[in-house]
Amino acid sequence: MEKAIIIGVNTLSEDYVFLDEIEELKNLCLACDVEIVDVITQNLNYINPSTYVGKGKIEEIKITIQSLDIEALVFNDELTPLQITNLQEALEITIYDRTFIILEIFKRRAKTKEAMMQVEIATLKYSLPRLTGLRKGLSRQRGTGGGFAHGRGAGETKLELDRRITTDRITALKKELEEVTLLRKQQRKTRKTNNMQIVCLVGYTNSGKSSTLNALLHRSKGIKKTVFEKDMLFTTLETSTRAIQTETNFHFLVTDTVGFVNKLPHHLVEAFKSTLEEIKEADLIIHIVDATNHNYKLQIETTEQVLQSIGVKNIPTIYAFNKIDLLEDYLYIQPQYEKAIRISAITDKNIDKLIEMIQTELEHDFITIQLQVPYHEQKIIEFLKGSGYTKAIDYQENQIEVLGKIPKRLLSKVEKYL
Ligand SMILES: Nc1nc2c(ncn2[C@@H]2O[C@H](COP(=O)(O)OP(=O)(O)OP(=O)(O)O)[C@@H](O)[C@H]2O)c(=O)[nH]1
Ligand SMILES: [Mg+2]
Repeated sequence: MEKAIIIGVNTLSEDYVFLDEIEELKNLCLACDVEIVDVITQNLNYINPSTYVGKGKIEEIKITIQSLDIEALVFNDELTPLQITNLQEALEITIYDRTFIILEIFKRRAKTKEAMMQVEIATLKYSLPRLTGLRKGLSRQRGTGGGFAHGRGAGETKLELDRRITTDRITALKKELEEVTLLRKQQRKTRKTNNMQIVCLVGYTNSGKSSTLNALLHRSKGIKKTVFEKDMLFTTLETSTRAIQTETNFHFLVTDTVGFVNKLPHHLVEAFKSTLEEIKEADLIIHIVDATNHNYKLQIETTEQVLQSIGVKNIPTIYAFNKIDLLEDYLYIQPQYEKAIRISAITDKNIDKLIEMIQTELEHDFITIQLQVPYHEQKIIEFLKGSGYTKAIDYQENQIEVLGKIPKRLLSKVEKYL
């Protein structure tokens, strides 16, 4: 582990919000083997544009570095290239900022080629204007292993490349990524033409999105390939879509995707646009909230801000307050949202109700129909199963009688059997 201290400037009025932010940064650091041994904070009206903290604070930091034998500093905000260079000169130590730490976690978690490319683009874009400052920091790096600034994987070595090579690499990656994006678009189009309705799970990282998808899968008929869930920040970086079929044959697709965090680097949001694009086309959003986090309201706000920034709007949303098994007084979590539910993905509490809510939402333009289908036209039943769903099928002597539901707009397709 690399020994470091966090430097934070509090420009917010609320102390507890700031302290929670610092606490969160500690956890983010731990996730990439940086151990925080001290925190130095300063209250300022605005962040110092040339050195982040005030001039006097620099001296205090210098003394702490020496007395605690510190290897790196982690700043609670994204530093500008100028700030990095100045701080480097004044303090002669490895400088990280919040963005760098988040990028590093993403880099470590990325498994698919697409996610790896997205993270690399974001990292390169971040480092491009900071090449000099960062490189100076790297050359001062002590020890081996543990610290992530060492040549481990693709991203790190890029920091040593010059600007031209970096920009070339970004261009090449973007082009490659575009092809994957195209494929993804194609898949979405196919789903649309098949009238599959899509539900997207969104929320703060570690709130239980993947666990909720698994809980839904456990209650689904048919194939159940679960997704990976873990008590870790940014477990999921890639999008997974699964089909859910309820007891009553109602079916829909559920998509699990990357979680959000406070001050999510805009280069990351930008790079993950193609992944996040799926949310824009969802028929319904389930916003998973970790009800055990005393900051859940802020986490909801953060998530909604990111959604807004990627252009998600006017999609019906159900707020699912998760992990209530850990709360004795969970009923006090008073969701002031129009559509909200308290669940536990782990103990399965209210997952059945969540499914009912989803169905009610997705079904709002469905109508009940009763069809008499001749035996030689059975394909119409398949159509009904795909585009709507069947509740009862009765094979009679001359025909098949089907009770089911279908979206209003598709009524014309089955009209003659009504
Ligand atoms: N006690 C309890 N733990 C839960 C519940 N739901 C999820 N968890 C735990 O919370 C942790 C995070 O769950 P995930 O489902 O991986 O969370 P996520 O939102 O997908 O997280 P990221 O993919 O990292 O953004 C895991 O350790 C889960 O076991 C719940 O209802 N109760
Ligand atoms: Mg997940």
